[in-house]
Amino acid sequence: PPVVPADELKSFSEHLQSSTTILTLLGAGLSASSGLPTFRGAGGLWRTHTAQDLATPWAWARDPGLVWQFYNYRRHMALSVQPNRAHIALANLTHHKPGFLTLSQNVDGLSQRAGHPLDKLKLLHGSLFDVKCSDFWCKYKEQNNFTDPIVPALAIPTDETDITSNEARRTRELDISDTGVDLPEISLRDLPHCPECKHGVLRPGVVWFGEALPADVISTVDNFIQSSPKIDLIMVIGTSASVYPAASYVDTARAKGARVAVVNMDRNDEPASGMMEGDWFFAGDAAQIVPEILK
Ligand code: BJW
Repeated sequence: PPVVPADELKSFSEHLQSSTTILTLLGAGLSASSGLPTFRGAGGLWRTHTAQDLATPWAWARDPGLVWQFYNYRRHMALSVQPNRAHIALANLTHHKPGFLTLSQNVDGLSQRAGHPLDKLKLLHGSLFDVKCSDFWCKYKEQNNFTDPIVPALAIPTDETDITSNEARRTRELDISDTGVDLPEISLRDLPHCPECKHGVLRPGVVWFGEALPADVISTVDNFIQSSPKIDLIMVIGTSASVYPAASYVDTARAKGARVAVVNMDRNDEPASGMMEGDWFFAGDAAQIVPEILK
């Protein structure tokens, strides 16, 4: 059954119909019902580490093997799940609304796999499937590297179980996010190395805390905003809107006249500027609500 109250659905749909310039800010909650954990809140711990602890240049400097175990696992998980109805509804809307730009904080590749036009999808925090050389002087970067595991040493360990003597030997992947499972030791030599400079270790092409967002992405987004006389709507979907500068696009859009529509499981996760008159808060699972409101 639909979860959005009829009167709110009506007022939102009317506004969407008449909107020409629309921004969407996406976060991890969009992919939650596909089976990927979010960063903050339940499921946000990887072993004893918060994702925020591992998503830093300091963690990389201290233990690149551990950081790669985390990211190789995330790549494997992202490849093993499917885009949900919200990814698909957003991709479809983009085909109907030319003045629509999606700003995604997600690195999981699910919007791309749902058919979201790539020129309308700006990846603020990079992608799990980009890798780049960690050597400061080397500019090597590779996109859409779906090799899983990224190197043999990072293969997810399996538990080999003989089901019956007649059946083929089956292997079960161990869940290395569980502290009960031992993490294999990874030596620096076994991590992926740069094919160009030959000595740098490759790192995930994501944006860690303290790092600048990709300059080309930011300038495209800024140009889109500056060249739009007015922004009609910003949809803020499945994000705690607590990480900057991504979260600041809500205020930037408001300053250009946008009404704000939030889709979030948690009523308390309002944007920092709060809710204002004319905004919408659709509480619930993005995978259910987004297709309902974009119908
Ligand atoms: C559902 C749901 C369902 C659940 N349906 N909803 C201004 C003020 C204060 C600090 C700063 C500031 N400006 C910059 C900073 C510092 C810092 C920052 O923002 N810190 C804050 C924590 C305060 N920012 C940075 O460091 C950024 N860089 C920077 O500013 O550089 C400056 C610079 C300039 C020039 C040179 C050098 C430097 C970089 C930020 C990078 C963030 N990176 C990460 C990791 C990416 C890689 C990876 O995936 O591992 O990005 S952190 C993590 O958070 C990830 C996410 O994209 C990001 C946002 O998280 P998201 O998506 O919102 O997830 P959650 O878990 O927080 O929320 C999920 C939501 O979904 C919840 O609300 C749930 O309720 C909801 N939900 N299920 C609907 N089914």
